[in-house]
Amino acid sequence: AVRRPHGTADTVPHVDGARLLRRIDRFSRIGGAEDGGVTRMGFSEADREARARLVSEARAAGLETSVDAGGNVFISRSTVRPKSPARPRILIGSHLDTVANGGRLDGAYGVLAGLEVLQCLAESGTVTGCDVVVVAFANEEGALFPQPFWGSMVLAGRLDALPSEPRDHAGRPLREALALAGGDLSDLASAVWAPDSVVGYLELHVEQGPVLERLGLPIGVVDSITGRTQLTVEVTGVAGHAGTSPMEGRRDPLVAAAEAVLSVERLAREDRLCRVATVGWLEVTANSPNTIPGCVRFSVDIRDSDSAGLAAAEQALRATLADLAERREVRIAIEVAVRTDRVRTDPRLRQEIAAAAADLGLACEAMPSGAGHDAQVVADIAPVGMIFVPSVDGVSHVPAERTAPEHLTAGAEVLLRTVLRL
Ligand code: HGY
Ligand code: MN
Ligand code: MN
Ligand code: MN
Repeated sequence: AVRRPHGTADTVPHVDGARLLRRIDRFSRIGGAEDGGVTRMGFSEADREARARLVSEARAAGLETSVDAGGNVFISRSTVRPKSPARPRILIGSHLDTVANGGRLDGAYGVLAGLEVLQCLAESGTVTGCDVVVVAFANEEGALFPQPFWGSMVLAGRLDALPSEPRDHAGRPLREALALAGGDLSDLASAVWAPDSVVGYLELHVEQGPVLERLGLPIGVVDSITGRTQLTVEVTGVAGHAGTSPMEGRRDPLVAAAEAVLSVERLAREDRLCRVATVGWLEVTANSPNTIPGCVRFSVDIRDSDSAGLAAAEQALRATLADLAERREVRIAIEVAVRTDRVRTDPRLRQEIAAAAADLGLACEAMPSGAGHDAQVVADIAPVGMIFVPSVDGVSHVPAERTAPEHLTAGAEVLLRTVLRL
């Protein structure tokens, strides 16, 4: 038997699983490729299309929508004012943007499940203890504009950590892309939410790893989210002709970068300064077979639960790069894209998620997240809770990313129950 949630309607509403799955399918075609991969990088045309679709589907469901200066999309029932609430408020959501050639679920699942929860509450006329606001955070991945967690950082008021005139790797200004998405770079302060202005933030997400599948569990309750430092490194050397420039005296930035990539791997694999270390993006200029490159840029992504470990890894890498620059006579510039510490989720929200799962007869277990999430940034201003569902074969950020339909529905049901308990 299903227990009645605290102080609400007479009957407990259920999400419409089929509607949720249909929406996930529809959104996967925005920026979707033949192989099932989705490329919907933050503030790209495909991303704008997905945002517009979200707004139109929410409005068709009788819900209100708005966009803040940071480009975050909000959905609420018509009686609710997202920015200046009259009652306690719960924020639920995730992001619609993806990495290049990523999966259909990373991000979109949490947003669409949030919409489903809100639509279900509205349709059933359920009176909730708190106002529920759904958010689609802008540019969580930082795939095109290298400012991951852009939208949640704006909402949480980390404006000092953002560049004043962000640009993508091709030098295009975020200011213009943001305006096209309904935001306003000159007015970010208006998008900041005060600390404790929400009772809690809930994010439902696919696990993106193998743990739940191995344990045979439908639900994970996230207890902590990994710390992470992401850098953009630019190596400048001297370009030249591949056939006429003697090997002696070359200042080849790609060879220097190759050494740098190996030293990034060493940080985690051999020196164990951090849990994982990855170079996932590299850009060679001119990128021509018979030209010595003049400039190489690449990303560094290092993660660990221990901030001291992360700092030590970054320091070690900086020392190695300085040495490399001297030895190979190249110039190396390092920019910080993001630096976030490990964040713990809120014990009470963890408890409520576990209780919601128990209400539904779903087994769950506490687990850490090795992926980053907007929740870790929102944690600056509110208690956060995260619900995971299993990923088939534990893969994500690839076209093969999948979750069983029954797990997708179960996750949304747990999200709804958790909201009703608050
Ligand atoms: O990179 C991450 O962990 C996340 O998917 N943004
Ligand atoms: Mn991701
Ligand atoms: Mn994500
Ligand atoms: Mn020639």
